[in-house]
Amino acid sequence: MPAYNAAQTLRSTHDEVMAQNIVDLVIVVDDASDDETAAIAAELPNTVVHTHPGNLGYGANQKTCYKLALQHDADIIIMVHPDYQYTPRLIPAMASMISSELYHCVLGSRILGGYALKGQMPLWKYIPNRFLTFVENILTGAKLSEYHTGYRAFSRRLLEQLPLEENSDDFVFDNQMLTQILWYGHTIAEISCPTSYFAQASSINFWRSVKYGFGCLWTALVFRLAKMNLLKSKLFPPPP
Ligand SMILES: Nc1nc2c(ncn2[C@@H]2O[C@H](COP(=O)(O)OP(=O)(O)O)[C@@H](O)[C@H]2O)c(=O)[nH]1
Ligand SMILES: [Mg+2]
Repeated sequence: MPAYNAAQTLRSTHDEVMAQNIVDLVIVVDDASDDETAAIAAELPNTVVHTHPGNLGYGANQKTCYKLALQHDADIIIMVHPDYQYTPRLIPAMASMISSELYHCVLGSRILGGYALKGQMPLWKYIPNRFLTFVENILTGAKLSEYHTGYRAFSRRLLEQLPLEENSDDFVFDNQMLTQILWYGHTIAEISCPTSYFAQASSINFWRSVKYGFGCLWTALVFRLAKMNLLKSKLFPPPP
């Protein structure tokens, strides 16, 4: 759980995660929150807490999460936002899709099943989500329903393979990671996931979203140019 100002929702998310009886260890990385996130995390059972010395960003937060997960011998790693926006009840399903060895990555999609709109995702997020997904599918050649979910499962082997340290420390990290997975030739699986939008579940503001959107387009373009051998990028090194 990459956490930032998640004090009001961290415990509910954590309770529901543990109620699935399948998760061995929860890793909470607190990105120097202004609220009680770190203190609440420290009280949670089966949890490793790491606090960043300053606000390093959402991508930097995930880098720390995955490093810690590998250090703690995780075989299947599930990233979920601790803002209680995605139901942890899908963890067993997502984990079993990884353990089947059919997929190295599974996304909980808010678009499949129409949950984004049913869950009150604002139109100013929904329309760009659909547009970015459309353009990214063309540039990457994948057929995903969305690239922007905060609910993702990975295999250990995948996390060991990806050059995550080359990625941004900001929100576009999420997008760079998915395109890297495609770059290495993996198929990304998706399942439909209910989502709900309420005050604590959504803090990213309009201008940061705009920056993220352009970052996504740039990432997909670099992916395509690298595929065409027109550009070299540290994000997309030659597959071993
Ligand atoms: N680590 C870190 N996470 C952040 C920061 N700002 C926002 N987030 C997290 O980014 C995630 C996505 O933001 P959110 O506002 O929930 O977006 P939305 O749910 O897609 O509308 C949430 O889990 C936030 O806690 C930050 O500065 N650092
Ligand atoms: Mg959210």
